[in-house]
Amino acid sequence: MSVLAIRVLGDPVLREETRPVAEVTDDLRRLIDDMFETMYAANGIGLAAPQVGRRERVCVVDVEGAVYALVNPEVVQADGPKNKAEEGCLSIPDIYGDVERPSRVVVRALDRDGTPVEIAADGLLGRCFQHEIDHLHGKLFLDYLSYLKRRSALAKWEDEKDQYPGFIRILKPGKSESEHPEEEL
Ligand code: K2U
Ligand code: ZN
Repeated sequence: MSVLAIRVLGDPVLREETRPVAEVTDDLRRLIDDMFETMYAANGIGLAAPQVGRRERVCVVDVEGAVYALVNPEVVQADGPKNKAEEGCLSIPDIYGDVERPSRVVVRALDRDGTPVEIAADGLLGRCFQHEIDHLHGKLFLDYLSYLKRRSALAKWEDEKDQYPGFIRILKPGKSESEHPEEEL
């Protein structure tokens, strides 16, 4: 398994539509395993294929031990009161914003064996499903912000993006970045 480089805002792949997976193969399972390792290395709770530069319609999630690999996921039901909560994105480091989403979703997908699954989720898991499935259609949490908040977030990103030449974020394998605090000066 490998820790892959994460693509950050500005890389066109984050704005492109993914391709439905025709067959769940060993190669796809290897990508899924690499995506889990990359997500953990980045201290994330979700990751979608475009975030590692791939166009397959697949994402992975681990929210408080609820672990899912979702192939060709779609939201088939979204209901409950809308909830607003702060979101971040591994592809837009250090930028956060409040996003309103339906509080409960039902997601239909294939699992890593190609078996159809249907999952009902609310809370952080439901939000994570929606965030990741948005990624598979080129949508980012910034798109839900008001004009002024999006403009402020993008202005902050302008100051930070030079840290990611080629729109690439390299992670240290094995441990999440939070275990590699900035070197003491
Ligand atoms: O897709 C990604 O960029 C990973 C996202 C997933 C996510 C965003 C907002 C709300 C839920 C999930 C995050 O950056 S993972 C980091 C994180 C960790 C704990 C709670 C929220 C976000
Ligand atoms: Zn994201």
